[in-house]
Amino acid sequence: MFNKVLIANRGEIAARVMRTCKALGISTVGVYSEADAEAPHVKLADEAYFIGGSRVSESYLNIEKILEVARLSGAEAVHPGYGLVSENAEFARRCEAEGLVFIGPSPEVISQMGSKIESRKAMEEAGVPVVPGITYPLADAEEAVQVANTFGYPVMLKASAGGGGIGMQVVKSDDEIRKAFEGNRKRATDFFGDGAMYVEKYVENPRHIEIQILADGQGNTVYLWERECSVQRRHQKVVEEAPSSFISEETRQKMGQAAVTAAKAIGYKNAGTIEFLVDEQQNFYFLEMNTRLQVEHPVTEEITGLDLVEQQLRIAFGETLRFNQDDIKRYGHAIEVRIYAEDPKTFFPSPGKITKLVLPEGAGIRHELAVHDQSAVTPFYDPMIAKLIVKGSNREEAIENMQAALEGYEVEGIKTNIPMLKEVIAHEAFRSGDTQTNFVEKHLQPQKKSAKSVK
Ligand code: MV4
Repeated sequence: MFNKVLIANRGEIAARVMRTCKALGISTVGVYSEADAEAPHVKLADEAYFIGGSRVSESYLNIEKILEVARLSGAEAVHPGYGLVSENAEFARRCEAEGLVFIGPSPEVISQMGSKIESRKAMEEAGVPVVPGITYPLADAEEAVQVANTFGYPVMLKASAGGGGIGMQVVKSDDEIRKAFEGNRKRATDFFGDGAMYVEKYVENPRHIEIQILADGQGNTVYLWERECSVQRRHQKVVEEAPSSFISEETRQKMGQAAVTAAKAIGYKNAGTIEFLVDEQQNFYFLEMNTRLQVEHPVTEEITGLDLVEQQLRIAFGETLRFNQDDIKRYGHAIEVRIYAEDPKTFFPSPGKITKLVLPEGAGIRHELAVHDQSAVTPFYDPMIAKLIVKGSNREEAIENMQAALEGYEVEGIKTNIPMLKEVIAHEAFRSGDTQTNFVEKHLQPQKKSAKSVK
């Protein structure tokens, strides 16, 4: 196994990766910005290096600086976590060029999956179901109109480089698509430096269900069941769970097999996630592939008993998977909620100093923390300060445990979304498994109601 690994990230995920490194006897190298000098991941690291200013462009996205720390520290591999440089093909390429192992797939696969058009094309060729639509960039609005008519409205106009809903719009007529085209193209160009646009059929009331896969360098690929992440607010996931209460055992197997087919077709290596849209009849369609460890990976760990970071490290080191598909079991039900430092009324980030932090304890409760008592939450980074993961022997029990855990969670000094999380978990629609992607808009009164439940 590696002797020393650099963790090119911050917050809860840097701490999470370091924990597994320690358990495996691997020394950890942390990096930190000005704002993070006192952050938990810095204290956890065996050695930590200052890499620049508080803005991510000056530190956590500064490839030269990160590579310099790798050289200085003698790290053999880099774990990129999620976000930041995790899906940056250029960073992966530079690691390779320096003789460092990038803990993830090849740079070619990262860049192929970073393009929605290219990934759709690869999946269609592999026989994985994709949403009906095109797999080439549109020249202009008139071509978009033409294509939309071959599929029939409503369609979704999407940016190939898109993420977080940017450059994406549902359109219902020729006129609407004409109006929408250039604006979305411009937003995509401004955000991603890539204005390639395409069109696909709009899937009504979809669920977002993703399959976790692991692939070693010897051609073995397995799926670790699904995660249901349908409860989102403005493309930010809020609640994630495994397994999904919506899909049948047959759909689960078909989706798992499709994910394995997808990974094999592109020569995928390491941990990855295939996102699917699932319609009301349980038809599923490839949406995109995430070539990194995801925020919500703990729910998969809780139901399978596997440590995904350990598997990533073993695969990156060149080990063969020690299990095959039939060995992968499923126990009980796990739910994760993301705790954000945000104002429950406005949903704006709520920076400040945490003056009190009391964490619920108990069987089946797991915390992943980016902060500690007396930590400062700065405006420079993602406002997610913690994840709370609970288990139960079934979904009902997991929900009960989550409700109790949220009741015992105390944060003072900053505002959090805990009142909103309580509302979701207590909601009849959530309890009955009616968790479509419009859950928050449909079932939660924005602002006022969340604010009231603070008291
Ligand atoms: C869709 C869709 C319906 N039909 N594509 C949102 C994020 C982006 N990655 C893809 N998204 C969607 N694509 C077609 N053809 C609906 C969404 C969507 C969504 C998907 C998953 C979870 C939450 C969502 C919220 C709004 C829209």
